[in-house]
Order: sequence, then C-alpha cells, then structure tokens
Amino acid sequence: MPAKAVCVLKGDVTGTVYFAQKDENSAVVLTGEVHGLKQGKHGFHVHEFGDNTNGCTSAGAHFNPLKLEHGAPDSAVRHVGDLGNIEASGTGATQVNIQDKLISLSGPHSIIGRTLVVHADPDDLGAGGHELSKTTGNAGARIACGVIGLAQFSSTKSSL
Ligand SMILES: [Cu+2]
Ligand SMILES: [Zn+2]
Repeated sequence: MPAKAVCVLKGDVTGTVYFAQKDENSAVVLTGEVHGLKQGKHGFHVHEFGDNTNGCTSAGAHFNPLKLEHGAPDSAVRHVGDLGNIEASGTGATQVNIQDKLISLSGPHSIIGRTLVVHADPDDLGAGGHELSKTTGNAGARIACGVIGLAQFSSTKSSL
C-alpha cells in the first residue's frame, strides 16, 4: 500500500515536508521546503515522540528502536531517525530532497505520530569527537519542529 505523510514545521523557521512511500519495503521520499534558515548545514532528525507540549523539547531523543548510536544516514550504525543535514544556501528557501530506506510510514520503523526536528547547527553524523556526537550529532538547539501525520494520498505533491 502506498502511503503519504506530511509535517508542518514551526518555530524560529518554518516549512513543510512531504513523505511518500510506494510500499513498506521501499525508501521513503522526502520533499519540501524550509524557510528562514541561516546559511549552512542544519541537523534534520525524526525524534521519538509526537509530543510538542513543551515545544520541540518534549519530542524526546532521536527515534532509535534498534538501540544503536547516532550516525550518518548512509551508515550501518545510526538511529532510525537520523536523516543527516539539510543545507541552506542563505538565499531563498532550502529544498528538502532526501530518500531514506530505514524510516517507514508503517510497521516498526514507522515515523507517523513522531516529530521532525530542524536544528540550529550541523549534525556531525557521529564523527565530530564531541561528547554529544554519538547521541545527537551535537546539532544544537531545536529551531523548528512538527508532528508527522498521515496525508490523504491524492492531496500532496506526488513523487511516486
Ligand atoms: Cu534532532
Ligand atoms: Zn541520532
């Protein structure tokens, strides 16, 4: 079953990210835009909880059902929620174009009802040597977030 989801990011920056998946064994395709980011890389993760009662803080840690250390999206050792960075040019909207094989819109790796977070700083992908590298990528403050929800299949930009 194909599935679609959407997340509206709110905070110091704003954006909309769409998720599409052909079936539960396919990669999830993320497309969208984030507005207002300062130039450079910004950590981009799915955090465990869809709880924004205390802002982005209550979303908890990175979604990590496999209980591994933080890492790069293309690494065997990573959190399921580790989507790496998005990079802002400093002018205009930042495009989101990511394909990821570990997150899913159904099953045990489902990100539905969890929170997408954009960070102030670059995610060092676990390799920065900082005390936070292996847990958060030392990506700094949570500058925007939103809960990922199911979308009507025909309602969002199709990338399938
Ligand atoms: Cu994060
Ligand atoms: Zn992580």
